[in-house]
Amino acid sequence: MISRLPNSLRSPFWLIIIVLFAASCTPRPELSCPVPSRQQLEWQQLETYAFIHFGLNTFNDMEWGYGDTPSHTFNPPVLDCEQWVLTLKACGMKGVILTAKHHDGFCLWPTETTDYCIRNTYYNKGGGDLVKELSEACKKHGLKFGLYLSPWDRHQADYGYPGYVEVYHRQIEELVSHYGPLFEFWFDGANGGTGWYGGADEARAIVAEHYYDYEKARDIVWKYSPEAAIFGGTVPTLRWIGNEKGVADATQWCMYKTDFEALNDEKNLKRGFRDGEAWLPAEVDVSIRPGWFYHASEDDKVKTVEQLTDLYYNSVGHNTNLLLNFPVNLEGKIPAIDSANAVQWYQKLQRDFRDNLLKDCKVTASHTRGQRFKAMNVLSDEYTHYWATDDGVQQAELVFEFPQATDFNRLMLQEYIPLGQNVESFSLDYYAKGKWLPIETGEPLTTIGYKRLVRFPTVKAEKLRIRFRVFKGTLCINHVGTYLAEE
Ligand code: FUL
Repeated sequence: MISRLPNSLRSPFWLIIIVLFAASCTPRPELSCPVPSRQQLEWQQLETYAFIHFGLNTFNDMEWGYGDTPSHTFNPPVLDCEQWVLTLKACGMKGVILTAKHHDGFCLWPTETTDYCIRNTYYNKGGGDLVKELSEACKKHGLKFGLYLSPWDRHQADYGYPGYVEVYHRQIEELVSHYGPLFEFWFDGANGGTGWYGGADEARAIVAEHYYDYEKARDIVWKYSPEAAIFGGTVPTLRWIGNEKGVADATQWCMYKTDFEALNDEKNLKRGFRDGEAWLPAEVDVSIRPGWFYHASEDDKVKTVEQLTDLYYNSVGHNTNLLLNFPVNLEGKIPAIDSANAVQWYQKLQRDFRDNLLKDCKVTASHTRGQRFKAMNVLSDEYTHYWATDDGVQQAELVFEFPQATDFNRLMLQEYIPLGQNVESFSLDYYAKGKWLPIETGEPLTTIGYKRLVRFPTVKAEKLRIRFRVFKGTLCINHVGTYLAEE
């Protein structure tokens, strides 16, 4: 090529410019469809956020109120939304989703759609509005705000008939038009049939897929909060993980099917589909206590730092978001033990992931798609910098050489998901005392996705090798880290 250049461009200066230009022109890999929307990518980058379950159930000591408890039973003496928000911030939560209405039908805002709401309580002499108070506390302290509005309503006389669906849609409109912007809206899927239903006191069956007109509900949400992620219903932008225990499979695809049956299939929800037609990443919802609502009998059953740490590795570490529930107590506060455990848990994670021990390593790759996609990019903090191979490459590896033998017991890997999720299998080896040895992990090294965290007993290594054994499309890795966590 150089021999074909005119003499005027053969000076070293121009040659360097030409080489740099050629490198920057290397095209990025093709998209492997499906890929996340910008909104889905930003949602995945949140990683951890909180649920608050609070309402008449709290005062009834129930999980699923029947819908007939008098509204004045709701009477928290020292309710303080700022205490909730400051606690949640201190445990690293990026946002909070409030149960504006649970299945019992009691509304935490002064809705015009029913008298069964906070207006008819002693709280703030009937002038309270918890949705407003929490949304304002979130704005003040920089947390994102989301809402849960149960479609199933055990109070409403019209439940099961067309009239209720109008009420439900009006409730959504009141919420999104007054308290946004929202980062997520939750259409809960539960329906146990029985309820008070205006005194009818009977069981009512509906076909959820058609009854609630979820397309219309979603459109109302997006009219006011176009950025809101949607949980549940027929048109979600994310998927339930299929259990409430806080467990996502290690093999975890962001892709999924969109039919209503698949969206309720607990077995497949847990891991997704390699060839799913839509980008529907999973959310792991789990409570810090056994129940979603506060029960004094569970004061000694709050998850410990160790249990919360397991939850983190099994959710965020398995390519899903963690939605951790905090029940608010009868006083109107997050109990001290819950907040102490959650804050200590977060501080431990902060310590464990503070130093990426690869930062001074020499990095070599078996394949590289030119300078723009060089192997060193995996150590960059810039999200859009990534290492990629040429198209058609079927296996590739990265080797990190430490300046001196180094102890570590955690690995973090991230695929550059704006171009899709591709990796199906990888392996880890470390080099010590003249030979390569496999790193023994307790779980299969399969998918990566937005984030994969791997735990293993501490190794002392001179080098680390990651072999990407099976992947679809082109390999694009934007972050690798190793850490030495407290055992
Ligand atoms: C479930 C509900 O039935 C629980 O009460 C809780 O709100 C949980 C987050 O979703 O479907």
